[in-house]
Amino acid sequence: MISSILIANRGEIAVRIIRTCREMKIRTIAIHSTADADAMHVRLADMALCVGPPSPRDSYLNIPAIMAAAVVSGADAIHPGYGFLSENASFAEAVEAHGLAFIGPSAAHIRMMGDKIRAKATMKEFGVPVVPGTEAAVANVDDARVIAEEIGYPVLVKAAAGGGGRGMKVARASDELDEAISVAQAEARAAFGDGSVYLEKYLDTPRHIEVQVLGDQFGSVVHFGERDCSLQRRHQKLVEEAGSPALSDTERNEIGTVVTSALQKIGYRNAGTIEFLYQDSRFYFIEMNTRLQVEHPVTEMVCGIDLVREQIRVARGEPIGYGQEQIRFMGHAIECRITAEDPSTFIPSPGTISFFHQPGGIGVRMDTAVYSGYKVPPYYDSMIGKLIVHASSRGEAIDRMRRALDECVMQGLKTVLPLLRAIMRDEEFERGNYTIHWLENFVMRFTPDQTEDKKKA
Ligand code: MV4
Repeated sequence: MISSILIANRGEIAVRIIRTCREMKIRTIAIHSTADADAMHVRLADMALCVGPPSPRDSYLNIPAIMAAAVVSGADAIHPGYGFLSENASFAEAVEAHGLAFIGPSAAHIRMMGDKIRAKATMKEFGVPVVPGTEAAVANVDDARVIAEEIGYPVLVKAAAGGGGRGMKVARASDELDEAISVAQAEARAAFGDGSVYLEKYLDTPRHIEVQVLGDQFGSVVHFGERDCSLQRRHQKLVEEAGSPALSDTERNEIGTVVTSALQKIGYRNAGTIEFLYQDSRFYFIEMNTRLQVEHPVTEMVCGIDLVREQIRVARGEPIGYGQEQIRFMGHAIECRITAEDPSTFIPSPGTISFFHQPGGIGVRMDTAVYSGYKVPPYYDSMIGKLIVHASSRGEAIDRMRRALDECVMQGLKTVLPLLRAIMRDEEFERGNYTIHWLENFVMRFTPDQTEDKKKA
């Protein structure tokens, strides 16, 4: 039985998890660093324990301190949220070794998906389409050259231990391959302590579409449709939508069926996300995330489910309890990530929020842990809130997001709100015809002042 949960995280996601626990009558234990003594998650939890100094390494990543907090507080389970220890297989093992439940998949599945080569090979074996490329790590440059000729240039060299775009190098022609491989290997070795790399055909104008899944310990797996996360800059997502403006209902159901069938075969438990590149009406698996994601609320809004509740239910051994045919996708949802950053340079802007007014009204949800007078610490991620809207169509969701963004007041520090307002008024965005490169170009054309004029007009 799970009647108390320690939340090994901070910020909006810690608050998000506490909210569901309250509704489920589960006792909550917050952990925090000395920099977060005044944080919202500390105030909302039933109990809070300080686990270390501001540096994440010494607090939110400090496994011995977190395990000690779990034991003293009498927690039955740990929810890792996203980031920090959420995809750390050794942490999942430590939690279970202490007799607590880890609210996530098995350590073995975290490890499997953490190795991008193994993840890809496994997905391919179980019928999921993958990007053409090497099946194993590149052993030597001569073998790599043969495979690169087969798949055709340009090719992309990726780190096996990578993810999030680190350790990737494009080779546009054969004379660039040696260099791309050695640079990617060196970067991977420095960043992950593992220099293994593999090759893939480089897709030049893909969308980033990901499918949300949930598995239970009885071998049932369902999907909750997809999210389009193409609107990103330097691998930081800014806007996400459910569903993707690019997909038909048939494509949604087809990719969902392929994904659930594969995860059923590997016995996947808990929530997960299968990431694809989508180009010329084809899906190509790239990675799987074995955690709850930042953008999960858009899926919750269109499906009318609470993913954290589902995670907790399956972690305590309950069956999913409904079939795929009972999951319906209603309307459209959009999420905007609000970061404390300069809207043109993206330079972090921590400091005190002198005034905050939260938008509201029909179809508007704001997941945040900030309040008027709150001091955004400089030690952590700059995301200070997520504004999510839900409406019956994409057009109405955009109208609603424009309205909600205009209502949102965040004073005392720089935020990306002006940029988000400009995106929601852009005609190309409105047409839904964008790739992973679109935002980079939009940001180059963007000047904050023009936007505010357009808004008034
Ligand atoms: C690719 C790709 C093009 N072709 N793979 C970037 C992060 C990692 N998750 C995979 N990434 C990419 N893999 C092939 N074969 C382009 C990217 C990519 C990207 C993917 C998703 C979202 C944003 C991106 C931004 C730049 C590059």
